[in-house]
Amino acid sequence: MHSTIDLPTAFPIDLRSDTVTQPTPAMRQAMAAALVGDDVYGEDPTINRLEEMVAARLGKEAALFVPSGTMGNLIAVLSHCGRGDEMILGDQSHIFHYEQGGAAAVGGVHPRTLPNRPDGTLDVQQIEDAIRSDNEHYPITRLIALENTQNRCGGSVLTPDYMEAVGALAQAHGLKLHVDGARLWNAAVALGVSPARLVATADSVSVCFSKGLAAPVGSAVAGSQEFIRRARRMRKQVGGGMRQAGVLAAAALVALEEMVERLAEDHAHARRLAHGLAAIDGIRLDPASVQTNIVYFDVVKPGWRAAQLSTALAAVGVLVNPTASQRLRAVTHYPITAVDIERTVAAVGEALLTEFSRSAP
Ligand code: TLP
Repeated sequence: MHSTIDLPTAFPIDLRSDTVTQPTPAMRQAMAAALVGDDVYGEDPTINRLEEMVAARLGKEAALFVPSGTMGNLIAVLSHCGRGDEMILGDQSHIFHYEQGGAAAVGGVHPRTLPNRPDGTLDVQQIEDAIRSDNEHYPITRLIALENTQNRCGGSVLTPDYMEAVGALAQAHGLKLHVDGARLWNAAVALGVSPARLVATADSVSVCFSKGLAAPVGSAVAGSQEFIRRARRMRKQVGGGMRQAGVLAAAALVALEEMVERLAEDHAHARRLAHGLAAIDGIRLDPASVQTNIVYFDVVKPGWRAAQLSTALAAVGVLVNPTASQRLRAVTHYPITAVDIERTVAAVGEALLTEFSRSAP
Protein backbone atom coordinates (compact mmCIF):
# COMPACT_ATOMS: atom_id res chain seq x y z
CA MET A 1 0.00 0.00 0.00
CA HIS A 2 2.97 2.31 0.37
CA SER A 3 3.65 4.64 -2.52
CA THR A 4 7.12 5.80 -3.42
CA ILE A 5 5.95 9.17 -4.72
CA ASP A 6 8.30 12.18 -4.27
CA LEU A 7 6.42 14.89 -2.41
CA PRO A 8 6.24 18.11 -4.47
CA THR A 9 5.44 20.41 -1.56
CA ALA A 10 6.08 20.44 2.17
CA PHE A 11 2.36 20.12 2.93
CA PRO A 12 0.57 17.80 0.51
CA ILE A 13 -2.99 16.68 1.16
CA ASP A 14 -1.95 13.24 2.27
CA LEU A 15 -4.84 10.77 1.97
CA ARG A 16 -2.67 7.65 1.62
CA SER A 17 -3.64 6.46 5.09
CA ASP A 18 -4.67 7.59 8.56
CA THR A 19 -1.30 6.20 9.66
CA VAL A 20 0.30 9.46 8.42
CA THR A 21 -1.30 11.55 11.17
CA GLN A 22 1.00 13.75 13.24
CA PRO A 23 0.78 13.89 17.06
CA THR A 24 -1.27 16.78 18.42
CA PRO A 25 0.35 19.55 20.53
CA ALA A 26 -1.35 18.04 23.63
CA MET A 27 0.28 14.69 22.86
CA ARG A 28 3.74 16.25 22.53
CA GLN A 29 3.28 17.98 25.89
CA ALA A 30 2.09 14.79 27.55
CA MET A 31 5.03 12.89 26.08
CA ALA A 32 7.52 15.40 27.44
CA ALA A 33 5.99 15.25 30.90
CA ALA A 34 5.38 11.47 31.09
CA LEU A 35 6.47 9.51 34.14
CA VAL A 36 8.28 6.40 32.92
CA GLY A 37 9.83 3.17 34.21
CA ASP A 38 10.98 -0.20 32.85
CA ASP A 39 7.85 -1.80 31.42
CA VAL A 40 9.39 -5.27 31.17
CA TYR A 41 9.47 -5.07 35.00
CA GLY A 42 5.88 -3.73 34.82
CA GLU A 43 7.14 -0.46 36.30
CA ASP A 44 6.08 2.15 33.77
CA PRO A 45 3.22 4.05 35.47
CA THR A 46 2.04 5.66 32.24
CA ILE A 47 1.84 2.34 30.39
CA ASN A 48 0.06 0.77 33.36
CA ARG A 49 -2.47 3.61 33.32
CA LEU A 50 -3.00 3.23 29.58
CA GLU A 51 -3.48 -0.53 29.85
CA GLU A 52 -6.09 -0.05 32.57
CA MET A 53 -7.92 2.53 30.50
CA VAL A 54 -7.89 0.35 27.38
CA ALA A 55 -9.19 -2.67 29.30
CA ALA A 56 -12.00 -0.54 30.74
CA ARG A 57 -12.93 0.97 27.36
CA LEU A 58 -13.07 -2.48 25.80
CA GLY A 59 -14.82 -4.19 28.72
CA LYS A 60 -11.98 -6.69 29.18
CA GLU A 61 -10.08 -7.82 32.28
CA ALA A 62 -6.67 -6.65 31.07
CA ALA A 63 -4.74 -5.07 28.20
CA LEU A 64 -1.17 -4.93 26.92
CA PHE A 65 0.60 -2.06 25.14
CA VAL A 66 2.37 -3.19 21.94
CA PRO A 67 4.36 -1.28 19.30
CA SER A 68 2.04 -1.88 16.32
CA GLY A 69 -1.25 -3.32 15.15
CA THR A 70 0.62 -5.99 13.25
CA MET A 71 2.37 -7.15 16.43
CA GLY A 72 -0.91 -7.00 18.34
CA ASN A 73 -2.58 -9.32 15.84
CA LEU A 74 0.42 -11.64 15.71
CA ILE A 75 0.74 -12.12 19.45
CA ALA A 76 -3.03 -12.55 19.78
CA VAL A 77 -3.04 -15.32 17.17
CA LEU A 78 0.05 -16.95 18.73
CA SER A 79 -1.55 -16.76 22.17
CA HIS A 80 -4.65 -18.61 20.95
CA CYS A 81 -3.10 -21.13 18.52
CA GLY A 82 -0.30 -23.66 18.50
CA ARG A 83 1.73 -24.84 15.50
CA GLY A 84 -0.48 -26.60 12.94
CA ASP A 85 -3.69 -25.13 14.34
CA GLU A 86 -6.03 -23.39 11.93
CA MET A 87 -7.60 -19.93 12.03
CA ILE A 88 -10.60 -18.90 9.96
CA LEU A 89 -10.38 -15.37 8.59
CA GLY A 90 -11.47 -13.19 5.68
CA ASP A 91 -9.64 -13.24 2.38
CA GLN A 92 -9.61 -9.42 2.52
CA SER A 93 -8.38 -9.20 6.10
CA HIS A 94 -5.29 -7.26 7.11
CA ILE A 95 -3.94 -10.33 8.90
CA PHE A 96 -4.13 -12.30 5.65
CA HIS A 97 -3.09 -9.55 3.24
CA TYR A 98 -0.66 -7.20 4.90
CA GLU A 99 1.18 -8.96 7.71
CA GLN A 100 3.62 -11.03 5.65
CA GLY A 101 1.84 -14.20 6.70
CA GLY A 102 3.43 -13.68 10.12
CA ALA A 103 1.10 -16.09 11.92
CA ALA A 104 2.16 -18.87 9.53
CA ALA A 105 5.81 -17.81 9.33
CA VAL A 106 6.38 -17.33 13.05
CA GLY A 107 3.72 -19.52 14.65
CA GLY A 108 2.96 -22.24 12.08
CA VAL A 109 -0.71 -21.23 12.15
CA HIS A 110 -2.65 -22.38 9.09
CA PRO A 111 -4.90 -19.69 7.55
CA ARG A 112 -8.30 -20.85 6.26
CA THR A 113 -9.71 -17.93 4.30
CA LEU A 114 -13.37 -17.30 3.53
CA PRO A 115 -14.57 -14.57 1.16
CA ASN A 116 -15.26 -11.24 2.81
CA ARG A 117 -18.59 -9.96 1.55
CA PRO A 118 -18.66 -6.32 0.34
CA ASP A 119 -19.98 -5.25 3.77
CA GLY A 120 -16.88 -6.71 5.44
CA THR A 121 -18.64 -9.69 7.04
CA LEU A 122 -18.05 -13.40 6.59
CA ASP A 123 -21.11 -15.56 6.01
CA VAL A 124 -21.89 -17.17 9.36
CA GLN A 125 -22.99 -20.44 7.75
CA GLN A 126 -19.75 -20.55 5.76
CA ILE A 127 -17.78 -20.06 8.97
CA GLU A 128 -19.64 -22.94 10.58
CA ASP A 129 -19.08 -25.15 7.54
CA ALA A 130 -15.34 -24.35 7.65
CA ILE A 131 -14.91 -25.56 11.23
CA ARG A 132 -13.07 -28.87 11.08
CA SER A 133 -14.42 -32.07 12.48
CA ASP A 134 -12.15 -34.27 14.59
CA ASN A 135 -10.34 -36.21 11.87
CA GLU A 136 -6.66 -37.03 11.73
CA HIS A 137 -6.40 -35.59 8.21
CA TYR A 138 -7.32 -32.11 9.34
CA PRO A 139 -5.67 -29.34 11.28
CA ILE A 140 -7.50 -28.34 14.45
CA THR A 141 -9.65 -25.22 14.09
CA ARG A 142 -8.87 -22.90 17.03
CA LEU A 143 -9.66 -19.35 16.07
CA ILE A 144 -11.98 -17.08 14.09
CA ALA A 145 -10.63 -13.61 13.28
CA LEU A 146 -12.82 -10.67 12.25
CA GLU A 147 -11.80 -7.10 11.33
CA ASN A 148 -13.86 -4.07 12.42
CA THR A 149 -13.82 -1.71 10.57
CA GLN A 150 -12.89 -3.81 7.55
CA ASN A 151 -10.18 -1.87 5.73
CA ARG A 152 -10.21 -3.50 2.27
CA CYS A 153 -14.02 -3.58 2.25
CA GLY A 154 -14.03 0.22 2.36
CA GLY A 155 -13.81 0.75 6.11
CA SER A 156 -17.15 -1.01 6.55
CA VAL A 157 -18.54 -1.52 10.04
CA LEU A 158 -19.58 -4.86 11.52
CA THR A 159 -22.65 -4.41 13.75
CA PRO A 160 -23.03 -5.58 17.36
CA ASP A 161 -25.59 -8.17 16.20
CA TYR A 162 -23.16 -9.63 13.69
CA MET A 163 -20.28 -9.65 16.19
CA GLU A 164 -22.52 -11.42 18.70
CA ALA A 165 -23.62 -14.01 16.16
CA VAL A 166 -20.02 -14.92 15.34
CA GLY A 167 -19.11 -14.86 19.04
CA ALA A 168 -21.95 -17.29 19.80
CA LEU A 169 -20.82 -19.57 16.99
CA ALA A 170 -17.24 -19.56 18.28
CA GLN A 171 -18.41 -20.35 21.78
CA ALA A 172 -20.69 -23.16 20.64
CA HIS A 173 -17.71 -24.83 18.93
CA GLY A 174 -15.12 -24.13 21.63
CA LEU A 175 -13.22 -21.70 19.39
CA LYS A 176 -11.64 -18.35 20.22
CA LEU A 177 -12.69 -15.11 18.53
CA HIS A 178 -10.12 -12.39 17.83
CA VAL A 179 -11.09 -8.97 16.51
CA ASP A 180 -8.59 -6.86 14.59
CA GLY A 181 -9.94 -3.55 15.81
CA ALA A 182 -7.24 -1.28 14.39
CA ARG A 183 -10.18 1.06 13.60
CA LEU A 184 -12.67 -0.23 16.19
CA TRP A 185 -12.96 3.37 17.43
CA ASN A 186 -14.23 4.39 13.98
CA ALA A 187 -16.76 1.56 13.99
CA ALA A 188 -18.04 2.53 17.44
CA VAL A 189 -18.39 6.21 16.52
CA ALA A 190 -20.10 5.39 13.20
CA LEU A 191 -22.58 3.03 14.87
CA GLY A 192 -23.07 5.17 18.00
CA VAL A 193 -22.27 2.23 20.29
CA SER A 194 -19.47 1.65 22.80
CA PRO A 195 -16.34 -0.16 21.62
CA ALA A 196 -16.94 -2.62 24.49
CA ARG A 197 -20.31 -3.60 23.06
CA LEU A 198 -18.72 -4.42 19.70
CA VAL A 199 -16.22 -6.83 21.24
CA ALA A 200 -18.35 -8.18 24.10
CA THR A 201 -18.16 -11.74 22.75
CA ALA A 202 -14.53 -11.57 21.59
CA ASP A 203 -11.77 -13.39 23.45
CA SER A 204 -9.21 -10.86 22.26
CA VAL A 205 -9.11 -7.56 20.45
CA SER A 206 -6.31 -5.43 19.05
CA VAL A 207 -6.74 -1.67 18.76
CA CYS A 208 -4.51 1.09 17.36
CA PHE A 209 -3.75 4.56 18.67
CA SER A 210 -1.63 5.57 15.69
CA LYS A 211 -4.31 5.71 12.99
CA GLY A 212 -7.29 8.07 13.23
CA LEU A 213 -6.50 8.81 16.89
CA ALA A 214 -3.22 10.42 15.73
CA ALA A 215 -0.80 9.08 18.35
CA PRO A 216 2.67 8.65 16.84
CA VAL A 217 3.12 4.97 17.81
CA GLY A 218 1.28 2.20 19.54
CA SER A 219 -1.47 -0.37 19.76
CA ALA A 220 -2.89 -2.62 22.45
CA VAL A 221 -4.39 -6.06 22.81
CA ALA A 222 -7.07 -6.79 25.39
CA GLY A 223 -8.77 -9.89 26.79
CA SER A 224 -8.87 -12.02 29.92
CA GLN A 225 -6.08 -11.94 32.52
CA GLU A 226 -5.01 -15.38 31.31
CA PHE A 227 -4.93 -14.25 27.65
CA ILE A 228 -2.86 -11.18 28.55
CA ARG A 229 -0.43 -13.31 30.56
CA ARG A 230 0.24 -15.41 27.44
CA ALA A 231 0.26 -12.34 25.16
CA ARG A 232 2.87 -10.70 27.41
CA ARG A 233 5.14 -13.71 27.01
CA MET A 234 4.59 -13.67 23.22
CA ARG A 235 5.31 -9.94 23.05
CA LYS A 236 8.70 -10.57 24.67
CA GLN A 237 9.39 -13.52 22.38
CA VAL A 238 8.88 -11.44 19.22
CA GLY A 239 11.01 -8.62 20.63
CA GLY A 240 8.21 -6.27 21.62
CA GLY A 241 9.12 -5.86 25.29
CA MET A 242 9.65 -2.13 25.67
CA ARG A 243 11.35 -0.22 28.44
CA GLN A 244 10.59 3.47 29.17
CA ALA A 245 7.84 3.51 26.55
CA GLY A 246 5.58 5.59 28.78
CA VAL A 247 6.54 8.49 26.50
CA LEU A 248 4.54 6.70 23.81
CA ALA A 249 1.73 5.60 26.11
CA ALA A 250 1.32 9.24 27.20
CA ALA A 251 0.37 10.16 23.63
CA ALA A 252 -1.97 7.16 23.43
CA LEU A 253 -3.73 8.32 26.60
CA VAL A 254 -4.37 11.72 25.01
CA ALA A 255 -5.56 9.89 21.89
CA LEU A 256 -8.15 7.96 23.90
CA GLU A 257 -9.27 10.94 25.95
CA GLU A 258 -9.42 13.59 23.22
CA MET A 259 -9.47 12.07 19.76
CA VAL A 260 -12.17 9.39 19.63
CA GLU A 261 -15.34 11.48 19.19
CA ARG A 262 -13.50 13.63 16.65
CA LEU A 263 -13.47 10.65 14.25
CA ALA A 264 -17.01 11.68 13.25
CA GLU A 265 -15.40 14.60 11.38
CA ASP A 266 -13.25 12.19 9.37
CA HIS A 267 -16.35 10.19 8.49
CA ALA A 268 -18.19 13.33 7.35
CA HIS A 269 -15.18 14.31 5.22
CA ALA A 270 -15.06 10.83 3.69
CA ARG A 271 -18.75 11.02 2.74
CA ARG A 272 -18.21 14.45 1.23
CA LEU A 273 -15.23 13.17 -0.71
CA ALA A 274 -17.21 10.17 -1.94
CA HIS A 275 -20.10 12.32 -3.20
CA GLY A 276 -17.67 14.70 -4.91
CA LEU A 277 -15.74 11.91 -6.61
CA ALA A 278 -18.88 10.03 -7.66
CA ALA A 279 -20.00 13.09 -9.64
CA ILE A 280 -16.81 13.09 -11.77
CA ASP A 281 -16.97 11.59 -15.24
CA GLY A 282 -14.48 8.72 -15.27
CA ILE A 283 -14.70 7.86 -11.56
CA ARG A 284 -16.87 5.09 -10.21
CA LEU A 285 -17.92 4.56 -6.63
CA ASP A 286 -21.08 4.18 -4.59
CA PRO A 287 -21.09 6.94 -1.96
CA ALA A 288 -23.63 4.95 0.07
CA SER A 289 -20.94 2.33 0.72
CA VAL A 290 -18.74 4.81 2.63
CA GLN A 291 -19.42 4.30 6.34
CA THR A 292 -16.26 5.57 8.03
CA ASN A 293 -13.01 7.23 6.90
CA ILE A 294 -11.94 5.04 3.96
CA VAL A 295 -12.97 5.76 0.36
CA TYR A 296 -12.14 3.30 -2.40
CA PHE A 297 -12.84 4.47 -5.94
CA ASP A 298 -12.23 3.18 -9.45
CA VAL A 299 -10.89 5.15 -12.38
CA VAL A 300 -12.89 3.98 -15.39
CA LYS A 301 -11.89 6.57 -17.99
CA PRO A 302 -10.55 4.71 -21.05
CA GLY A 303 -6.76 4.60 -21.06
CA TRP A 304 -6.39 5.51 -17.39
CA ARG A 305 -4.95 3.31 -14.70
CA ALA A 306 -4.91 3.93 -10.97
CA ALA A 307 -1.13 4.38 -10.84
CA GLN A 308 -1.30 7.14 -13.49
CA LEU A 309 -4.01 9.00 -11.62
CA SER A 310 -2.08 8.69 -8.37
CA THR A 311 1.03 10.14 -10.06
CA ALA A 312 -0.94 12.98 -11.68
CA LEU A 313 -2.48 13.88 -8.30
CA ALA A 314 0.87 13.75 -6.50
CA ALA A 315 2.15 16.35 -8.96
CA VAL A 316 -0.46 18.77 -7.62
CA GLY A 317 0.06 17.82 -3.97
CA VAL A 318 -2.70 15.26 -3.43
CA LEU A 319 -1.55 11.82 -2.28
CA VAL A 320 -3.73 8.73 -2.69
CA ASN A 321 -2.63 5.12 -2.96
CA PRO A 322 -3.40 2.92 -5.95
CA THR A 323 -4.50 -0.47 -4.58
CA ALA A 324 -5.26 -2.33 -7.84
CA SER A 325 -4.98 -1.60 -11.55
CA GLN A 326 -8.09 0.64 -11.58
CA ARG A 327 -8.67 1.17 -7.86
CA LEU A 328 -7.43 3.84 -5.46
CA ARG A 329 -7.85 4.43 -1.74
CA ALA A 330 -8.22 7.77 0.03
CA VAL A 331 -8.34 7.90 3.83
CA THR A 332 -9.50 10.94 5.80
CA HIS A 333 -7.90 11.80 9.14
CA TYR A 334 -6.69 14.52 11.49
CA PRO A 335 -6.09 17.29 10.42
CA ILE A 336 -7.61 16.98 6.92
CA THR A 337 -10.16 19.79 6.46
CA ALA A 338 -13.29 20.30 4.37
CA VAL A 339 -11.21 22.61 2.15
CA ASP A 340 -8.70 19.79 1.56
CA ILE A 341 -11.60 17.60 0.48
CA GLU A 342 -12.86 20.21 -2.01
CA ARG A 343 -9.32 20.62 -3.36
CA THR A 344 -8.98 16.86 -3.75
CA VAL A 345 -12.24 16.53 -5.66
CA ALA A 346 -11.22 19.42 -7.92
CA ALA A 347 -7.76 17.91 -8.47
CA VAL A 348 -9.21 14.54 -9.51
CA GLY A 349 -11.66 16.22 -11.92
CA GLU A 350 -8.93 18.38 -13.44
CA ALA A 351 -6.43 15.54 -13.73
CA LEU A 352 -8.86 13.45 -15.75
CA LEU A 353 -9.87 16.42 -17.94
CA THR A 354 -6.29 17.43 -18.65
CA GLU A 355 -5.30 14.04 -19.86
CA PHE A 356 -8.48 13.82 -21.92
CA SER A 357 -7.74 17.09 -23.78
CA ARG A 358 -4.06 16.17 -24.16
CA SER A 359 -4.98 12.92 -25.84
CA ALA A 360 -7.71 14.58 -27.96
CA PRO A 361 -6.82 14.98 -31.66
N1 TLP B 1 -3.13 -0.73 7.84
C1 TLP B 1 -2.30 0.11 6.99
C2 TLP B 1 -1.52 -0.73 5.98
O1 TLP B 1 -0.83 -1.74 6.64
C3 TLP B 1 -2.36 -1.34 4.91
C4 TLP B 1 -3.18 1.13 6.29
O2 TLP B 1 -2.61 2.06 5.73
O3 TLP B 1 -4.42 0.97 6.32
N2 TLP B 1 -5.16 -3.97 11.03
C5 TLP B 1 -5.72 -3.17 10.13
C6 TLP B 1 -7.16 -3.33 9.80
C7 TLP B 1 -4.96 -2.16 9.51
O4 TLP B 1 -5.53 -1.41 8.60
C8 TLP B 1 -3.60 -2.02 9.85
C9 TLP B 1 -2.73 -0.99 9.17
C10 TLP B 1 -3.05 -2.88 10.81
C11 TLP B 1 -3.87 -3.86 11.39
C12 TLP B 1 -1.59 -2.84 11.19
O5 TLP B 1 -1.26 -1.76 11.95
P1 TLP B 1 0.28 -1.29 12.07
O6 TLP B 1 0.56 -0.49 10.84
O7 TLP B 1 0.30 -0.51 13.33
O8 TLP B 1 1.12 -2.52 12.16
